[in-house]
Amino acid sequence: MSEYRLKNDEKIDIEAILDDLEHYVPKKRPWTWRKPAPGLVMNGFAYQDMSEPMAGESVPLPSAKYFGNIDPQGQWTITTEIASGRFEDDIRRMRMAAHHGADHIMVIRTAGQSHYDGLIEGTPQGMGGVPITRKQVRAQRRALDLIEEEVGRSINYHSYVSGVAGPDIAVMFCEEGVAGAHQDPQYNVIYRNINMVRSFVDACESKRIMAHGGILQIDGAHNANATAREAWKVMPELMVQHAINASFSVGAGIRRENIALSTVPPTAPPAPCLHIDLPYAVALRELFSEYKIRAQMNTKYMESSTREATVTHVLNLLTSKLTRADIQSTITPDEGRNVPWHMYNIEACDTAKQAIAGMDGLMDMIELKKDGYLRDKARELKERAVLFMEEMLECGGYFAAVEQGFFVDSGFYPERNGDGIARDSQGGVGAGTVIRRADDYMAPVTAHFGCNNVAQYDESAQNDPARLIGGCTFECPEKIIFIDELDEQDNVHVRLEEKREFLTGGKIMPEMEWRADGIVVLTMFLPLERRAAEAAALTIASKLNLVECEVIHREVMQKAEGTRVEVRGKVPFAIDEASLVIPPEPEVMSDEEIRAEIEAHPLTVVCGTVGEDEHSVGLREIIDIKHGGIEKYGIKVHYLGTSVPVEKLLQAAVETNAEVVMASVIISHDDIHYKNISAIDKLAREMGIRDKIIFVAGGTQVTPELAVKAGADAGFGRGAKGIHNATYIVKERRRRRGQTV
Ligand code: Z97
Repeated sequence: MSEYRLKNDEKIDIEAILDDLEHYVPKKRPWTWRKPAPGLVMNGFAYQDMSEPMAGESVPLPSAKYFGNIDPQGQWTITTEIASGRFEDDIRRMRMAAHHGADHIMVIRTAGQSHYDGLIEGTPQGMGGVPITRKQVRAQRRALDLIEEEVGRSINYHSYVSGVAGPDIAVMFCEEGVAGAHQDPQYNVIYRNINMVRSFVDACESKRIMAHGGILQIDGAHNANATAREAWKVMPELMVQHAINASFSVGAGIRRENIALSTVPPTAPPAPCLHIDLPYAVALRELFSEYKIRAQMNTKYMESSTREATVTHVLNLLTSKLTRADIQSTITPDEGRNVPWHMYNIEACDTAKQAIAGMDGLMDMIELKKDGYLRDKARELKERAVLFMEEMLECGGYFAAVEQGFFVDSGFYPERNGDGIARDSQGGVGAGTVIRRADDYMAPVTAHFGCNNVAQYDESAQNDPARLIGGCTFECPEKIIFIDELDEQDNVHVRLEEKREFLTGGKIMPEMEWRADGIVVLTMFLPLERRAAEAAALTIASKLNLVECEVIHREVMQKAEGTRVEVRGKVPFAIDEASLVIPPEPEVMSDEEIRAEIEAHPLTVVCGTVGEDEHSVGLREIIDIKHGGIEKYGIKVHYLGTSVPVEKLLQAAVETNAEVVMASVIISHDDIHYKNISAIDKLAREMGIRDKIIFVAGGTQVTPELAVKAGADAGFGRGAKGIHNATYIVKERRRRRGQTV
């Protein structure tokens, strides 16, 4: 077994993950929660509701650089859902997501797997998810074992125990260290038309096995939100669905703390969503206080605007914060847009991370009202749910209710519109396949539901049937039969071979979903009405030589004035990594060397923000001693302030005998920043002082090469610090003195 370890600056090696996979034994993996860290202090901020920070590597939020690069993590488990269809690329995305704070990695299954009556094997490519096979699960768990070490936090790996092979999959998940799974027989019945008797019998077995493995269960009630004509009308029914699956699961042996209700705030803006969602969230949490809450975001009303999806996500997170969540999903915006790309997984993790940190301590400052609309509405929803349940009992129970179309009806119960999803108890996939266990039935396994007539074979094995065979695969993983590939064409090894030059050959292509898929997105504004704008965007994309172009988002800015369009296309070529011209990192001298140089050759600088530009922060950070600016090296700085005319800047240079002129140019409209640089250069020439001064220009939108082209001696862009300026100035003075630099 190879001792492969991840290195932060090296890509994960999928072939090393696959190497000798047959003998890889994942650690037993029951579900784990984050550890709360009340009163956590990071960078001087006191947090109230955070968890222990990640012990290893992570990627903080972009603005964290102003706050000591801290990466505070909320207490809720953060889910990312991955649906690329190639498990080898999913693994790379898992690593990125884990670095951004995801610790619940859900792998979506390939379309149609619910109807496979058994396990499938190998690593075929999937559609909308990966085919869940032992090899893929083991490879992903192995990768996550390594990623866990890298980020210093335990990661829950998750997929689905549903469909007609539910129990088989549950066994395999238990063997392979899967920590979380969806399991809800109602989902099979309503959305996959699997026979209801079969689904509930299978669910007993699946749940018992999941209980043995400490696998956390998520139910499927939220699917009614996504399916219903108006998602908020099914609120009473959702509570009924949660109740059925939760109590059924407890009966099958799952501990309450391992049962999570999957809930979605049912509305989205511009509906008054909190007014509708919050009473529902309160009612649900009150009714199911002993269970975990897995909060998803609303996808029913999601359009292709990432901005809109993000705001919905944040409002949904607010609902979680005002009530309770144990797991917070971050599927936005993949599921609504059906554009399941790396960057959206990562953005959504960051949206949750940012919102959770931002709302930290909220409930210490406010509380939900104990009476009035919120409580009345919550009570009303609970009453509707209880009435629904009572009517179900009256009509003959759950199966009868499903036959009569009680579920996903578009009426707000007790109103009923007669358009629910009705199923025949004798019909559906797998109908008639349930048979009574015979009197001599026996299964020598450790986790099993229902009668198991072991005693007639060996009385001493009654409480430990697996003893009959010296332990089953749960105790003896070496008994697991690992089936490798069954399809010579459709497997990971063939796919990796096709991409070989991108793995090792130094070839580069952009990607969104799979390695070297070539996909890029262009965002553009076109001064056209929507349909013309779409056509124009596609023409532009193909004139840019992109292929397979498609419009993935359009948003009218104003009917006549124009439309924002996003186009995806493929870059039809690869580039050589070796041919890239990468500008060198800015040099930095040591503080001591710069200080010694300034002591030996005192230096005066004049500076200011030039033109009609009132921005002062950037320049002050470059010069001020308290920001670590150039004053700390003993450089004498004359700061002239903001909106300094070009003439005044150069006049001051003459008057103070300054060797260096530093111009801050922040505003970039109509390239005014470069125009001002040119104006300084031109005037300095006219004044006959250009050779005598070192002219440095900087600003957030300044590209160093373009600043030099515009007439500066050097340019500094976003992220430049005082030390970069000082290093350049010292070197340039030495060069001008004829010294070696
Ligand atoms: C979620 N965002 O997390 P199949 N069982 C249950 C389900 O809800 C689902 C499946 C099985 C969503 C993502 C939607 N849920 C997926 C209770 C799917 C999957 O492999 O598609 O047949 O079943 O819930």
